[in-house]
Amino acid sequence: MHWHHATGTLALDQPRLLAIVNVTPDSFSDGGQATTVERAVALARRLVEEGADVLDVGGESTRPNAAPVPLAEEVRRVVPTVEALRRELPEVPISVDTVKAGVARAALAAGASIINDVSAFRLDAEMAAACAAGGAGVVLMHSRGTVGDMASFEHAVYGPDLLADIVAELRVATDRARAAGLAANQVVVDPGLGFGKRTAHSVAILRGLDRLAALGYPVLVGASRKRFVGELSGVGEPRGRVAGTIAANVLALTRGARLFRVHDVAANREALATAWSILQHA
Ligand code: HH2
Repeated sequence: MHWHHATGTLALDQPRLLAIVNVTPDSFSDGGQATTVERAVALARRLVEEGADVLDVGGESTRPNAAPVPLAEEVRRVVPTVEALRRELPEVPISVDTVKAGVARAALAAGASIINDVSAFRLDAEMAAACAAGGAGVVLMHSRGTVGDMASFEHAVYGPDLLADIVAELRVATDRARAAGLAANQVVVDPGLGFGKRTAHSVAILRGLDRLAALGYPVLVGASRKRFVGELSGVGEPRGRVAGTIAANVLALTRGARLFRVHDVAANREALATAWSILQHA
């Protein structure tokens, strides 16, 4: 399987890591870490040395009650970082985590390869066309509601078969992507761990992830440092949730996930490479 994006192709013949570069002042576990272009580039350089395959740049936090970010401000945060990363690390594809078509267009024009839309094209009617026009790879993440409440439990109400609901809602998104002209090999799906999901929901998703993989698109998971990992591992401090994150990611790998959005690249790389080698010998 290959993921085609605006600047090339990523082979999914092994687990791949999207490293998180949040250029936000307020993200839940790493806000304020990379608020200047220089700091974002330094962080990205380290993450690439640790084994990142893609850099995922985000300019708007989805933390519940985070301040909404106007388009111009999000462009101001994201675009100079994309330009600098493209210049300094030209081999590494850049993903931009945004729900806004205006940000996606500006980022793709600045050299981004992938648009990671945590609303799976629900919140901006122009997003699918913007991604198609830019030849982007896309991540379609399951969520409900707005940026301000999608990471809360506001919409955490599902029928008796949670995976069936998520797969059905993601199929709407993949159909929208294909109708806009994106090819199947440009699309990746993500169940949206923690987004309108209580811990029991995230657990059920991880256990049944093969049903999402059965949609036929590569699967990405974002477990990194999340609250459900803290609840399952008993670790309150987000930065301390590395081992729990790895447990969730390795489990997801065995159920078909091939892409992993993480803060802690070196540790996840090591664990996923080991697990992958063992799975290859099965
Ligand atoms: N999770 C977050 C943000 N973007 N994108 C995808 N595809 N999948 C995810 O699970 C996902 C995501 C939330 O994490 P983080 O970026 O660390 O925090 P914040 O939203 O506060 O910036």
